[in-house]
Amino acid sequence: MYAQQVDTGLAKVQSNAEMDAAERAFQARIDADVKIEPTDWMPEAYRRTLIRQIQQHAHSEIVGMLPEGNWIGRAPSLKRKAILMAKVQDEGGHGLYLYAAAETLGVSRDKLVEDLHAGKAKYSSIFNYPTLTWADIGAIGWLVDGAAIMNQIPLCRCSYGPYARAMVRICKEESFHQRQGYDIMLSLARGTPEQKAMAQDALDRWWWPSLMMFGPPDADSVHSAQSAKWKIKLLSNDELRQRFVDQTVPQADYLGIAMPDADLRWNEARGHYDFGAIDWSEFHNVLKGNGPCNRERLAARVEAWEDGAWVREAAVAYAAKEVLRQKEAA
Ligand code: FAQ
Repeated sequence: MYAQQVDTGLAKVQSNAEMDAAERAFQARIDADVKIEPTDWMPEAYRRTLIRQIQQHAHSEIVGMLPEGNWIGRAPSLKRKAILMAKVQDEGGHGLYLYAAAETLGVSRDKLVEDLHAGKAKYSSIFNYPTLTWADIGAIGWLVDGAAIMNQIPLCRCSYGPYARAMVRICKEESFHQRQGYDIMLSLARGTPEQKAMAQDALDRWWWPSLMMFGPPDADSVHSAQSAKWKIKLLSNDELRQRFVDQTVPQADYLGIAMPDADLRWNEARGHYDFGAIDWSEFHNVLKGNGPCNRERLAARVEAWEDGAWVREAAVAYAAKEVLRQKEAA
């Protein structure tokens, strides 16, 4: 089974009758849209669910720097290089805010990183695909950041205060990222036939994995019902996926490139686009560690952590020296 990290026993929602008095009071605060803060009492399963989701989110931001970082040295102009460097740096910043939000729940950042490196904690499936051409950098900004924003805007209103507040700035930055990606796609789509073909090829390869970012269909989503009750999730995986399709299809039309889906068509009665079946076996395979780049991504993170040991040691030594200096001056 692909959901294995946390056994909260919450595949079914806890009914109000099953709650004790403290849990009922907690649920009443959630129902009244009161934000939960780190020092407030919370059910242990709520805490563990948040640690699971926020850490996966943080790891995604940090691992997500790798496919794009791969193109910093090969960006087609100084301007594109400067923009890409700033974007990748932003993603590192998002990781920092999210690790800090997770720490407010009583878990250390070292433990979270350790779990990632041991393969115990997940990160988004999307970052296990390779960036083969410059157009992939456009496709990531347009589609991956686009999907991330769609998922994250509702998180700005989620019940846990530190997570909701971290998401506000992250969403603002992601929206800039999405535009820079679309701008790359627009330049390529309006360029030479070879450049347009490159944009089409990137869309062909990134479209379906982007749809998978929203997670399994609602019927198979083990955590959704309880997370919705706790207002950690305000919209379901399928609702967000549909919104993303509806938003993105006209953008592809404007670029003059075709979605790689023969079943995609506007459904007047539903007021939404119908789209083809997602290959969930590919998603599960990537989650099991068998995507095109899983091993490479994790190895790169572990190597960066080991190579950075001297920086962490130097920072700790410097901080200790500062404390000593201040004591001597006092
Ligand atoms: N990849 O019951 P559900 C970004 C797992 S940030 C891997 O539906 P849930 C920025 C899920 O964890 C992208 N695993 O789970 C950027 C669970 O496994 P577990 C990341 C996935 O939590 C852009 C199991 O399947 N965004 O891109 C995925 O209620 C460009 C069952 O699923 C976030 O993390 C997946 N796609 O809903 C950076 C947003 N989908 O833990 C650089 C916050 C599902 O039991 C460059 N997270 N799973 O072992 C969420 O909103 C939720 O966690 C969902 C999943 C919606 C992702």
